[in-house]
Amino acid sequence: MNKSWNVCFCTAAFVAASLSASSAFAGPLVNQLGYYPDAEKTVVFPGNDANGLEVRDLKGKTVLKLKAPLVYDWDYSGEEVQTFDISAVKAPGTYRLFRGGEYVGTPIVVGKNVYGDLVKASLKWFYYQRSSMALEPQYAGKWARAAGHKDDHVIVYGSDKATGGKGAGKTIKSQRGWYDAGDYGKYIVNSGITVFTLLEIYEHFPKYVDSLKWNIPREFPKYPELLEEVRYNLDWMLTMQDKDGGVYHKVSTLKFGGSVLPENDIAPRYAIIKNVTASLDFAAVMAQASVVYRNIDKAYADKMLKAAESAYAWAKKNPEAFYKQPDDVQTGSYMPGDENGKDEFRWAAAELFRAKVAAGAKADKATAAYQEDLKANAFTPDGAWWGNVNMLAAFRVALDSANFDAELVAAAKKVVLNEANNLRAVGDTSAYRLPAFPWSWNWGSNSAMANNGIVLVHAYLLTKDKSYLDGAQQCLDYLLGKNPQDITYVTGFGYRSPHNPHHRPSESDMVDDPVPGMLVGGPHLGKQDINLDGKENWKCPNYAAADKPALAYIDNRCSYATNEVAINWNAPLAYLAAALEAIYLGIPK
Ligand code: 9MR
Repeated sequence: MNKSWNVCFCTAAFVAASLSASSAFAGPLVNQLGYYPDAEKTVVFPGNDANGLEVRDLKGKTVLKLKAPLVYDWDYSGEEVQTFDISAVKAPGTYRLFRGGEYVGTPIVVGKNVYGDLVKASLKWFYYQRSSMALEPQYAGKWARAAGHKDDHVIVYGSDKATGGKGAGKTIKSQRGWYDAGDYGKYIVNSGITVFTLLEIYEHFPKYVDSLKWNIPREFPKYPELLEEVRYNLDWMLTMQDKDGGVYHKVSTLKFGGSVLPENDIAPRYAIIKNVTASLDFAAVMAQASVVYRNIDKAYADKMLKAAESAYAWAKKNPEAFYKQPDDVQTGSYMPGDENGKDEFRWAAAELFRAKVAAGAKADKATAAYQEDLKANAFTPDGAWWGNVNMLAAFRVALDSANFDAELVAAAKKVVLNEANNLRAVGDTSAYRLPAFPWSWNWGSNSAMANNGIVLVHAYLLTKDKSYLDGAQQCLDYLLGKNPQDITYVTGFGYRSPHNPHHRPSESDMVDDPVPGMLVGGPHLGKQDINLDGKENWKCPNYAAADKPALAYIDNRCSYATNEVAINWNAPLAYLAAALEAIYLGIPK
């Protein structure tokens, strides 16, 4: 591993004291929702000050006194900061921080259930993203809206005159499913990792999830709520499979529509081009879902397993059929990553092998073939995102090891634990106590932090080593306020949060508050939404000057590169928060 980014430049705080006797303290950056009693609790102060820290309870009693720590530079924000570890404060309550006898802002909460509401809201958000149905006030409150995108006449791309074909256009029904993000497209590749992550919450913490209710309409009352919500998207995904097994990439208009409510977005929608990565991501989650739903709905599970197998077979026959965005299509591309399908094959093979065994298959030729395919491609340690699903295959084999070859299991565990150890090393030594790498700062950086947290939770589930949980906590702390913007990146949560996300319903519903529970994409230096060359009509002010990745963020609806929301970003937030809740509450599987 290249450690160069991890170098810190430390100066003893007494140097600062001799330079300045300033009493103006920059306020602390903290997890604004709070910390579990036994969690690691770190707070960050930008600046360099000789004063120590006093933690006082609400009666004014000092419960902890710490000396000023060393000053660290954080390359990602270009700041000097001091980080205090206040983990010794364990009694539930609200605390205030003082330096040099002065109160320095942002109260700290210690207690149980600090993330319970966040878990529910981040999952409830998927209901707010539902296409093809109205959101009723009894569920949606002030964010109720009419149905949009019936999607009962979706044109197969290339079959109508507008997209180069001869005829009037073959149509399919492609109803239900979640809107992907701030736009109204529905994309299979991104649904893949999203559904996987949501189902993993259920697979790892079923009793905890069963204990939660977040008020959604019930079509399948015998399902737990989470599986009810996920089914809404699985049903849509099933519509995207053609008769030959191949799966379309997406349902969308040809160009992004304007900032209007769903019912006013009425341009024709297309099912766009079958391809290998969409088919394999589809195969993987259908297989996974067939395992998860088998005990409560065998018929649905069988249907999904069959769909998974035929999608996989199509991919084997068409391994070079990669998605290429046609010139007349401008909606999300979700093109495959560098590996050209190897990671998707690995993941789908792992899921299908497990699913076949769960459905009672003997180690017959077909079942063995999945494991052979899996062996043909070694696991690699890449962080999970829609463009690389290697880690999802490793998660599956490492945590559901029962029927896989011992060698494969050992290799999968090694990949997960090595990656978790890298994250721990960085998290423990970085100024902000954040396990982030340079490549974590891309479009959707907040989801990279959440997905890093998920690796650490998996390492904890494998080993029960608490230090991995501390690493996962660091990731959540960053998303919930321990960051240079001093905000939670989740709408409606914490002392300060985004108010102007790039999210068409929130932009156009005339309700002041954005839909709650949404994780925005977060800072990075891409600045794709800025009018850099002066030719584009899209101007996003005030953040062009930011030259450090952790600072390049703006809470403005114009910023689709830093302030959009997306299903594949909310799902890991929900996993991370749910994992810490369930584990700290001690709720058994
Ligand atoms: O999350 C995607 C990110 O990795 C890409 O760099 C970016 C540009 O292609 O697209 C992001 O996904 C967007 C998708 O293409 C369309 N819906 C909104 C998604 C979030 O911004």
